[in-house]
Amino acid sequence: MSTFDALSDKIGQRRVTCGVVGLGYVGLPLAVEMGNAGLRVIGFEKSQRVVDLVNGGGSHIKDVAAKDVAALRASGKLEATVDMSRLAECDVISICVPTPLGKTKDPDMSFVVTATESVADSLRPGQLVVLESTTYPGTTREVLLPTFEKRELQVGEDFFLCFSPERVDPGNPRWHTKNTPKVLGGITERCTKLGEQVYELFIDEVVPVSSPEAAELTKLLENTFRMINIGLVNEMAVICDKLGVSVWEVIDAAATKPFGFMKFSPGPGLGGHCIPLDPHYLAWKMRTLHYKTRMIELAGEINTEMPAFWVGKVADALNDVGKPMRGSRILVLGVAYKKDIDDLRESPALDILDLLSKKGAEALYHDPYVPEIVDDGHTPDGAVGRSVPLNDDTLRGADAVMIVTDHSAIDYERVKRLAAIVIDSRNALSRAVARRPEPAGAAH
Ligand code: SAJ
Repeated sequence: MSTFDALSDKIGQRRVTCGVVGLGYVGLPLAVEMGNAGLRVIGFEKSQRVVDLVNGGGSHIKDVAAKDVAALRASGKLEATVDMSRLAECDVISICVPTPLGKTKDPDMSFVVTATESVADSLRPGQLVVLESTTYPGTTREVLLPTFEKRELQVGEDFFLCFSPERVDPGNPRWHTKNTPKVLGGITERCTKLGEQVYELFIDEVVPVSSPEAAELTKLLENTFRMINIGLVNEMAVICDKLGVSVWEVIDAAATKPFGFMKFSPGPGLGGHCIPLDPHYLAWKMRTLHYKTRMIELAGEINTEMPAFWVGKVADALNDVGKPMRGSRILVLGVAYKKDIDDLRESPALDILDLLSKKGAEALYHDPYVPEIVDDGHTPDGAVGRSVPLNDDTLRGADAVMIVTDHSAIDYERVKRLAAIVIDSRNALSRAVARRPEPAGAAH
């Protein structure tokens, strides 16, 4: 019996042991779905704290209930370890480690390379490896494959290798790991077949594509599409502001078109762990092929300029009442990168707080999800600080209030009532008081 047939049989009998490298917002939900499908799962983590938490039946990921982890621990389906040598026990290995950008917006592949080397150290015939981390097209074939082939094993015969992009949207109430269609492409057809066969055990719909590059590019298209369209509506916000028209009214009106239009909302800039980063993986790869991805670069410029645009609106509003920015107290409402979460990664609010401070304003913030902004080595100096309580005094005491992240928990009618000036980058006021929207950034 061939290695392919043996592994396929093992998958069919659900006797495979799955390894998940990286138990973050992608890996832990994946491990839980594998366990819920009756597969034995070993989670590999470099953090002993996370290993201990999971082995104690707990979860550090909001979308994963501790009770689900505890149940899998009780049934013996799930365990976590820092011992990477135990990868040898696994028939299927999913790599779910971060792919951040370096300071110069170049891909930081260090986590993927480290994980790949650990997998290679234990690579044996009969293993299927699936990279899930968002990365530039070619990573699976150019980085993982050569590392594995050094073990004198033949891909598609002895071991199998695929790419399957993660599509986890933290906090999404409807789309989860199990019910979100999963694209998957293997180095060879047999790789794809095995990847499809095992992922179908715990994912409702698997979408096979012809190569890892097609799968890598699928993910980048998804998020580049989003980033560029956000850049478009952000430029529309600047255009409407110069024309004295409400961009919110225009977008809402355009959104009545039942076909051929997709609504995006302008904002203070682009935050998060995916959208601001993923397109730069594609741009970087194409630069190595001497091609400039102009749409990505341009949208990136527009999105990056939005913090300065909105700070300029504050300066204009203060100027209208004869107040300089310097010495004015500005209260920023909401600093997380999007509403109703506590994640600060790449949040434009950090740039806004820093810009306000650099202009000499006393920049304060209130965010019910973010009690403190600490200096993590990437934090702009002016953003470091603690969330101030949102009470009548803080609202009345501010020379201007900026709505940067429109958390649902904030009473925007109260903000409108008590604040002298409100610069609303999210149109939260209009939605709160159901008034006709005014020009973007208009002082209220
Ligand atoms: N944003 C806007 N206007 C919009 C939409 C978003 O300014 O119309 C801003 C947000 O405020 C945030 C940033 O863009 O700062 C990213 O927002 P996001 O809604 O895209 O949220 P993310 O970063 O959590 O993106 C994730 C992505 N999921 C994966 O990569 C697996 C993305 O592909 C999803 O489309 C997105 O969630 C989603 O749909 O919620």
